[in-house]
Amino acid sequence: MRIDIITVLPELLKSPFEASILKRAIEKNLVEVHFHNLRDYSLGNYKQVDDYQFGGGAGMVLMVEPIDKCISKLKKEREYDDVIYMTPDGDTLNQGISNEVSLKKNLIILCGHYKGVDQRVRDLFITREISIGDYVLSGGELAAAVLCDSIIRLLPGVLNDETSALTDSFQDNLLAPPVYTRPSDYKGLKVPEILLSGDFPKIEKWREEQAMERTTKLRPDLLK
Ligand code: 6GU
Repeated sequence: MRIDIITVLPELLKSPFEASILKRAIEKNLVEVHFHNLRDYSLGNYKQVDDYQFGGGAGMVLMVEPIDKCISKLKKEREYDDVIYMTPDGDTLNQGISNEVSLKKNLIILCGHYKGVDQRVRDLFITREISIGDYVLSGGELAAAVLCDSIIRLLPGVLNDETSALTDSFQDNLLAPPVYTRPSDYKGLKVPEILLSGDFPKIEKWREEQAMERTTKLRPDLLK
């Protein structure tokens, strides 16, 4: 997979890719992530990428020309499966969308900023619009990092234990069961006996029951 991220604030976005699982995925060549600073595609001497909105109103709007220049250059180099725009009015991200996007080969992710982008960017280039929830962030960068994390961890070979992603919360629309590690008794709080029994079919059944119980209690909406 290759991801090209277009942003006015690359520095806000880079650090999640420089640690832990994402860093390892990049080092193992399981994914390539490239950052494109929109200012490098600005027109004129002032490196302008945004302007006041027609019709008046507060807030700046990202201009169509620099974004066109950047996306068109990338598209000349390779084919893209999707051009995703991160915006609070997009489809709310969930595990199903992450699973689907993780199967793509080449992606462009455009981060919105200020009041957003000129509508013509959306009309011309964007194939998919994604939000990460019903609240407003200062820009799409942190949302893009969330999206990238959720898809990169699904790529084959990224997680150590390949079955690990399959047992995550949400993969089967259920919350994950509780987990424990040593010690088996901490200040009188004991690990459920069954987990120490070595009876794996029984343990599996217990985990399923716990997942169902947790979901019923905490997220009944997932069961509908
Ligand atoms: Cl994708 N962008 C912004 N600016 N705010 C958000 C969001 C995205 N998703 C939720 N809130």
